[in-house]
Amino acid sequence: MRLVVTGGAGFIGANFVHTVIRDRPDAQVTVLDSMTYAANRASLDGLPGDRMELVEADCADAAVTDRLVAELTGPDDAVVHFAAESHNDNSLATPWPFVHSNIVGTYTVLEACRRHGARLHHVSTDEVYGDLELDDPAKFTPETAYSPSSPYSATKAGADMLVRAWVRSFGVRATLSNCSNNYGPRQHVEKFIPRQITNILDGRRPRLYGSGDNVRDWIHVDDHNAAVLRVLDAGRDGRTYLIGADGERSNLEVMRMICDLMGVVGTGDDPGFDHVTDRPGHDLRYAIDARGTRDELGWDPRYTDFRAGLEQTIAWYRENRSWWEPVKERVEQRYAQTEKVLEEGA
Ligand code: NAD
Ligand code: TDX
Repeated sequence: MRLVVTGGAGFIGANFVHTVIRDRPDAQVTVLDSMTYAANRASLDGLPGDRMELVEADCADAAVTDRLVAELTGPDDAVVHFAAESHNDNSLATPWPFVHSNIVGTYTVLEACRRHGARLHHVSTDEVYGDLELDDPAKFTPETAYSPSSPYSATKAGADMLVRAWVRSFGVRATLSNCSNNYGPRQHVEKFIPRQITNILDGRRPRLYGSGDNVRDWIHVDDHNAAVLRVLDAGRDGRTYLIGADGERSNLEVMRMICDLMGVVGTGDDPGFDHVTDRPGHDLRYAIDARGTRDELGWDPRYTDFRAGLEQTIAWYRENRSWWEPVKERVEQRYAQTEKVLEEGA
């Protein structure tokens, strides 16, 4: 089994590569990653050099992508396409890299797969469906209409549409998956959970956007990747698989849990964290109905205890300071600038 894993030096992609190398002794992996600010070479540490190769290039570079996809000639070979600009806050400040990587990058991967008859699994997000009311009884299903809110989710939605069109118009052998919010080791410190954990480890105050009522549907990254592997093994071409673990929690609840697990105690009116100006256009709630995927593929999440998963994640950041410390200050400086602009506009 030969896999080209785009974005394999990012959070979910790198965890995927570790899982594949551990669980599939026959697998050879080529990581195609342009090593943006979100990538971390150390995320691939410890992987055997004779089974994992890192090619540092843009997946929108047609020559490189074409050359790597041409090598996928075996019946189980595939491209697993994780590469994307992934952070909503950045997409509000600078949308162009999102159009480039998420749309042009996906187009380039699709064209290479079309030329060489290669199989593709495209990794996407629940954010393409927009958001739900807090009391909406219906969760997202593969039939939910697309209604993205941010430049990030709009470009992911565009990429999904390209994949569907290439399946229908050109017969490209592709599957799609739309997953909810991931957490776990190796996630960039710009994201909600690692930002709060590393703020506390660094002696900074945690930052909650707005009231904290917004709800996210959390899934451990290893559960997401186990589902992606099941799609590679048994997924049907042209199908969309929703991946989620019934992990809905408000941001306030998650913040309180992190503070509790890390010994941050509020006093009087001070809860121990700061409420800051809300994200513009902030999606209220995401929730995935993954019953179709579970029934068809026989996949079930294993991290069913969120508090235990969070504890494991906190331990990872505590034990791997050298992984995140070099980028922490720059990320917080950027957030401080954004907060200032938002406060001035409020
Ligand atoms: P990430 O930002 O941590 O990693 C993305 C990786 O892609 C980085 O290593 C980056 O260098 C690389 N990359 C970006 N543009 C590239 C390009 N043009 N060519 C080659 N490499 C490029 O993101 P993540 O959280 O690991 O997300 C991975 C995928 O999963 C994305 O497609 C994202 O939309 C999707 N997803 C993420 C979540 C989540 O909660 N993080 C949930 C559902 C779906
Ligand atoms: O400091 C923060 N404080 C805060 O309250 C940050 C960084 C975020 N938040 C809130 C915003 C969101 O409601 O926490 C929630 C989660 O924020 P992010 O980690 O930025 O994730 P989100 O915007 O929900 O998108 C994530 O899940 C879906 C990933 O970044 C996407 O790539 C994925 O598609």
